[in-house]
Amino acid sequence: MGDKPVVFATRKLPEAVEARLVRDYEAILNPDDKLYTADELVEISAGADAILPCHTEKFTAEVIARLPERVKAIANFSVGYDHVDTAAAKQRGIIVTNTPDVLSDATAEIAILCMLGAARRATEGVALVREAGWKDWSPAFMVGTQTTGKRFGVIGMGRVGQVAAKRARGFDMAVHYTKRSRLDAETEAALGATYHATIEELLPQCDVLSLHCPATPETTGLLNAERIALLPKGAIVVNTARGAVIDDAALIAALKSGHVAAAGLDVFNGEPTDIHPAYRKHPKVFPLPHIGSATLETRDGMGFRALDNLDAIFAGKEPVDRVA
Ligand code: 8YV
Repeated sequence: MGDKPVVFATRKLPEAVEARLVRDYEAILNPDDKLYTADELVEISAGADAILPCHTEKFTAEVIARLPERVKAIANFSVGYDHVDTAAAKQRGIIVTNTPDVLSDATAEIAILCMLGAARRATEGVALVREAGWKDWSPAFMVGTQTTGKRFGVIGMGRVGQVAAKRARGFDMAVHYTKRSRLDAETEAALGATYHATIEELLPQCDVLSLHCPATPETTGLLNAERIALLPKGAIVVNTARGAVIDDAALIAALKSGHVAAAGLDVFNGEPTDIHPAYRKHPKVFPLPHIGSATLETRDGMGFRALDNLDAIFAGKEPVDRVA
């Protein structure tokens, strides 16, 4: 018992995940699911050999520098790891892992929900019914954008992007994409996907643009005013990746001008409390509160994957999902 490694889970995790964690490790749990401050994170980590955090905990270079020597790993309960300064972790010899694959289906579902919610004006429709503003019907009432047979553009054709593209094919959409390294011919053919070497070449082909790239210094503000101008008029923008990828002022201006017909957004700069105020009430924005991976199956899958990584680390093996 006493010689089991100590793992600090920063948030309350699914029951089955905590059961396995408690079985195999000395666990520091957070039963009240409190959002810890940086100071609290550092303080609690004093007794830990590894930390199992969510994207809600920011491991900046400063926080990492304050972690005790004892901490050997940060095994994230997330695929994205922009909340961890991986260079600082590497320098300290702290192993960092993520949880890819297990959330691709759930997140792709939300991308399709965002696409349809935006294209078919779900925000306005829900408000009309909820607020008793629905008084009449006419052929012009609530006319939106049909996505069937249109072009589905993907920036960041990784795991989630590929599943989203596959789902879009279910709507007979033609898939267009750009990616740092082109997919192999077989995968491209299976997705019926057309490759574009640059974002600038891709954008004019996107009736729907779905963002699936990670947030990095290179992708911050990637969808800016110049690039939005390259989208066809009336395009739909979908973001289930990270808010940082979008220049908010540029997207809001494009929604105002009608150049972008609507946006389905599951992630935001400044989430959860400091998102751009224009998004909150915008009739053409279909907003969701970062729930891409929020299904029972996926939450368990993420937790087990994080634990698989910790098991490997403490067995002296290379964890499958090492990112630093
Ligand atoms: C998670 C996510 O809800 O995994 C990610 O990168 O953005 C979300 O699916 C969250 O990060 C959990 O920590």
